[in-house]
Amino acid sequence: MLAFSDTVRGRIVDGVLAIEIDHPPVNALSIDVRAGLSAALRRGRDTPDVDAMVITGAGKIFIGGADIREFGQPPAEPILPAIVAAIEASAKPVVAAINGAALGGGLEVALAAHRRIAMPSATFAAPEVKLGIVPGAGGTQRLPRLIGIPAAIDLIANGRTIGAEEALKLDILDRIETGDLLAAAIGEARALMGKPLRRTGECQAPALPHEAIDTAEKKALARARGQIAPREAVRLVRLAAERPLPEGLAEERATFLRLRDSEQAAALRHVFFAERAAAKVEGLESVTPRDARTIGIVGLGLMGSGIATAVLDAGLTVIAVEQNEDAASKGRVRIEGLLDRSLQSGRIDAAGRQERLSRLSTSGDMTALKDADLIIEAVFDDLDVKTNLFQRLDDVVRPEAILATNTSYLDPDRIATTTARPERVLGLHFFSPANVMRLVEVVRCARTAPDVLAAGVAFAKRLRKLPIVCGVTEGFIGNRIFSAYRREAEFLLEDGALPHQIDAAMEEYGFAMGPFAVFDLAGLEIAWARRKRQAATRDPKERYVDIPDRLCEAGRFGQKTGRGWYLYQDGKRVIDPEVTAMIEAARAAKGLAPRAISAGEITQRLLAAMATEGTALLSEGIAARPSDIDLVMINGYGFPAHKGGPMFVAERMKEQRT
Ligand code: 3H9
Repeated sequence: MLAFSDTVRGRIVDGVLAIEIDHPPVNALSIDVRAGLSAALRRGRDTPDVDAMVITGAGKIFIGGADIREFGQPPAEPILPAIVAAIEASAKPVVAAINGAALGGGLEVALAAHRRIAMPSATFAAPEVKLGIVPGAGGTQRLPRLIGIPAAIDLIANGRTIGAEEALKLDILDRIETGDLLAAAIGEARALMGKPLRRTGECQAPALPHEAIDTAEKKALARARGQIAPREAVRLVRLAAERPLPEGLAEERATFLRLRDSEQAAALRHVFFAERAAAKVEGLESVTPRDARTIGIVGLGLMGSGIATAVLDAGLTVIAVEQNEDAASKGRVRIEGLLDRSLQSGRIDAAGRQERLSRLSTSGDMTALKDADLIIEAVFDDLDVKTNLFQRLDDVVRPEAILATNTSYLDPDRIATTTARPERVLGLHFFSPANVMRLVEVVRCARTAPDVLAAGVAFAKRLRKLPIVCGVTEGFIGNRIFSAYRREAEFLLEDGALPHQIDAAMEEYGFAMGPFAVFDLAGLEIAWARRKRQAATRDPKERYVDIPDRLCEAGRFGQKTGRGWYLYQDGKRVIDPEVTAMIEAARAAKGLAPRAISAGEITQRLLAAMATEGTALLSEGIAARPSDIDLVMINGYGFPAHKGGPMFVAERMKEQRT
């Protein structure tokens, strides 16, 4: 065994130097790995006992990319582009034996090899844009030379992950090996000896077909809203057809280094590590989650059927219950409809749809839930309805079964305390549409048992969602911050801004929709009902904006009624002078003189309102860390990921001031 560094070793088999990267958890290309790879390549190049080389990874990952933790520091030698260049230039054949994920720099290492073979389970991605950067070791120049410009734009500017089959079709891979990968790679390397080597960088990327290139570009940039990296990625990939390799590589490197130090990259790195931190819940480190394989769902409206679909997508069994057989079969039709949409979009095939439905049973009888491990209620958001339901469930379900409420605003502790076993109750707050939205707030009630909470987290992860654990408060993390955001947006109206000006400022900042467009989409009546409920206990000294009440009183409930903060004509959102007049009248009634409010002030005040509420949630112990709040707002409320979330923004502003 040859040790090239602490994380890279090798052995010579039949004249082939098999180089293995062993750097858990993801074989990231940290300085020690780069040093080891460099040394291994030199050893392979300089000694006559080696005729060819194979590069592979230990464990389930080939190479997880550059070490993201090193991004805050200046690049240290040997840098990855030099290693990649050495692989490609090697006179002796180099084969990449791809044993798992080949991501970012890992894909770039593979692209530089003279042949690529992979296990069927291998995956491939250039996910750099998700970190606010572009590939920095030749990815934007080599991938298009191998697979053409349109396909390279699709992969690099979207950061899309593909499996081995697709990689083979695209020509990223030369072969999929179902047997012994390393032995096969050694065989391939020997077979290449003495033959002309195919060097990716020497291939010609055709600048055609123009239409396909433009379509790929448009598609990628449509999703990129405000993000710099996808735009730069497209520019660089196009260069691959226009400029010689060294020029393209130089431009890529300069862009990579510039973006690596950008504010957007810092924000997206924060999001990456925030997601990993969220998975670690204090107090659950050594807790084994209670089993949750058979999932009961009560209520098959929009939310319940969405949750059921997400559970079926995750390969689990669903027992769905409605008030009677008729409602149950309507629920089944709704779930089938959601699966049909997945079928139409190509996400699943007909067999997959059928297989999912074979794991679904629907019933109008509550006793069908007797075998469920976890029961999620998604019924009407009313305390009496929910407590009554949970009490009935107590008599039906197994004693160790978990009961979860999907309430948005009610107090889950009040629901829990009415049951026989409050320790098995928790909140699982999904976001609509539940089969699409990634966020799930996992609510720890006062008496939730640790293995029940752990089961909630594990279940959400099983659904490939992002669980954020939080404590009990009205609206949990997301809706509480959203209420503060709403409040401040309403203050801005009274102070002088109009809905479309506020929306434009937030959309310019990076939100897909401004707050008033969102209110109209969601409907204004639920917030109105809440305000009416709270009216009796509201502090009269508290600033209260009654414009939304006037809108509701006028029957303007948002998009579904064709009128809300805007007027909806032929599906288009237009400014409504009637609303402007209502706002002006409300200001006049309070004797408020409107003033011109800049877009900068609008974003600054709305961001500050979110951060202030976030700080309150932290001090109350509702949220465990600021980054959890950022993730909630990004994944549930459209906060632009490339800004990092309200808490990250507030922290950066504080740093800049000091
Ligand atoms: C790049 O390559 C740039 C190049 O083009 C240019 C170079 C010049 N670095 O996600 P997990 C940590 S950009 C450092 O829970 P999984 C992670 O923080 C890079 N650390 O595991 C966590 O640590 P902890 C392009 C990393 O099995 C632990 O590993 N690459 C890195 O669910 C486990 O992570 C990417 O963007 C890293 N690259 O998923 C890939 N990756 O335990 C990013 C992970 O302390 N990574 N960690 O919390 C992933 O997508 C997933 O981690 C992966 C494994 C799919 C690999």
